[in-house]
Amino acid sequence: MKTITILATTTMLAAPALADGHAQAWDMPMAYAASNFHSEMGEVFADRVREYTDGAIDITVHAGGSLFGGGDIKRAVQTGQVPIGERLMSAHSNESALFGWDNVPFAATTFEDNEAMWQAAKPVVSEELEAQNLHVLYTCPWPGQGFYFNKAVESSDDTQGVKFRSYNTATATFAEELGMVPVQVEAAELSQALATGVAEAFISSGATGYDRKVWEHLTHYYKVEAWMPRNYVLVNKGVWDGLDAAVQDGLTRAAEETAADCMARSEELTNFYYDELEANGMTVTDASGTFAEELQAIGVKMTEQWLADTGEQGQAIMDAYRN
Ligand code: PCA
Repeated sequence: MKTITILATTTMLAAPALADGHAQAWDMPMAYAASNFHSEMGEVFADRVREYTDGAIDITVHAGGSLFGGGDIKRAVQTGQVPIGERLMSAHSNESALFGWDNVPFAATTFEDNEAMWQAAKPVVSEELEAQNLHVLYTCPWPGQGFYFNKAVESSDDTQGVKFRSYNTATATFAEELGMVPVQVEAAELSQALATGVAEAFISSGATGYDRKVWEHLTHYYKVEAWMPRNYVLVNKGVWDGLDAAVQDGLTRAAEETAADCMARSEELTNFYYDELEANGMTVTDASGTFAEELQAIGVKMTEQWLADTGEQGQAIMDAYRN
């Protein structure tokens, strides 16, 4: 029996990775609601993995941050507490600004552009992750990001001092630029944060507003299309390297197919979410006038900052994307 040393030092929640042909049971923590399309696609991925690895890998999905909270999933995979997990990539841009490639405001606001930008970012981001003992299996974009408020907003005059739920550094920066006060809250805790007044505004896709029924607390959604952040499914590199080539191929095939399906699903659901927000009483519009101009100006500033933070690597991603 071959054991992987990185796993031996930490709590074992999954069977060790073996190369002796026995089936492995993998627990897969995911950060977002079980009913969310990312989580549903996680189940599809698990089914495909069982099929394409001839049952060698048996994944159990734990959605909604139920096994590890969103903020702990990457570390859990890195340290081998679980072999596999899913998380929002840009939640880690505080470690490396490169992980915020998909938070550059207004750079890639269609699914096609977002995919082109991921292809440009993939080699350098994957290399960074490999150095952190992580192997990326697939990524999948959320629909475009817009702002939720409990009132109409026409300019930053209306946003001063507003308590804002952020989900990473870029969302906190955006909020501060608008005079708001950011507090980081996981999507799984968003309803509670709104109900208790910890937050009264946030930026996200229609998906998270719908998943968390935010119409119970908020009234307006502005379809800003600031960016389309990606979730990624990552596997512990020690575990990955210990797998037979045929099993790796099965996982890769399952990942490629799920990536394509997940992105298509995200696109297909975009307008469904807006319709549901409206059907539940929210006003859903584009940002306009002064507010829209201010958002664009903040976007320019944040883009410059991202390029400064990432240096040659960030510029290379941008150049590859733009060509
Ligand atoms: N929903 C997630 C991240 C991006 C999105 O659309 C959230 O709000 O946490």
